[in-house]
Amino acid sequence: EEQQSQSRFDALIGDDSRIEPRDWMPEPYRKTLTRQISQHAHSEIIGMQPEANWITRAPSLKRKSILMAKVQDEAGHGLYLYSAAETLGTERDELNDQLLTGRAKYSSIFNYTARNWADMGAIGWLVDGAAIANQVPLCRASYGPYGRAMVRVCKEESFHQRQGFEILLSLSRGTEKQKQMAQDAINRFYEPSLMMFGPPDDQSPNSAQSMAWKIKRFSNDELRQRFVGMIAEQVKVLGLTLPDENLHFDEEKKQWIHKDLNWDEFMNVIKGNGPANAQRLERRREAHREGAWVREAATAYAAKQEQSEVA
Ligand code: FAQ
Repeated sequence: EEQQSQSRFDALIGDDSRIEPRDWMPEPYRKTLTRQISQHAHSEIIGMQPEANWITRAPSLKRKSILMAKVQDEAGHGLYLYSAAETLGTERDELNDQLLTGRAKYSSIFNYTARNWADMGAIGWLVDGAAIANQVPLCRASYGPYGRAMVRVCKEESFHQRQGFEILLSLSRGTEKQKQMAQDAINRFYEPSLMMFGPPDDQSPNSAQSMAWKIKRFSNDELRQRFVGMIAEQVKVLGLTLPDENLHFDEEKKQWIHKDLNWDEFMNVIKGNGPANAQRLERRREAHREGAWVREAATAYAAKQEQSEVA
């Protein structure tokens, strides 16, 4: 019977059909999806912090309301990603515990600090830009609930990227000092945003299997290439530069040649030793403690409802 289930699964993947929660799936498929989707959810939730920090200091009412909406969108993305992960059989409490105890990863990028308003522009343009480049192909991921969640997430991310670009554009057309702030923010976020795509293909242990299962549709390096090509053009519109003097498209190799990224720094950040890892996790634990009363009230309410149904 197991063999029959396996061949049905293989046929669905082969046909580019979707695997749904009730379908049989190999345990390693379930495990890697739970890993990727929950890490993605954690990234959205931790990713709220660098920007939330600037809501009170946004330079105008309009900027403030836009930034608030963006941060709320991220909370929403985290919630539907946790729901998608739960359909694979791991409870939300367990996933959350993995994050709070430092056992789960989340995107390296959110361990860098947002120092000033221009960083809100660079995060929107580069970080959300990289997120879109990575997530558009995930809309076709073989696991139904993940692919469907990505469709809505991507729509919202493109609005986020536009707002970031527009912040940088305003700064680049402002005073000399504002222009410098925008350039400095790009200089600091360029390499970390390229690292969001994960390690180079020959050092990416999960890629081959995830591509065979059609969870990932492109490799880490392929998506990094696509992204760098996109921003190389967009930065010209900003009248600013990328901190990568020899960045160019090699016509023969048909690829962008960008600077070597510091993979030691990347490994160090994902091990928990980046500039803001400790601060991010501490803040998340604190928010979880402060939210205890909400969870207790919801549980008490659910118990009451159940009792009144019995009566
Ligand atoms: N950071 O074998 P691979 C956002 C880990 S966007 C930390 O290549 P895989 C929106 C990887 O987990 C950010 N860890 O792994 C937003 C694995 O470790 P493990 C979130 C990383 O899974 C914007 C190990 O290295 N987006 O939140 C990173 O095939 C603004 C080996 O790597 C997603 O999560 C990294 N950058 O490929 C929110 C997208 N890269 O698990 C707020 C979905 C790799 O074996 C503000 N995820 N690792 O212990 C993916 O597409 C994939 O998981 C990759 C990694 C491409 C990230």
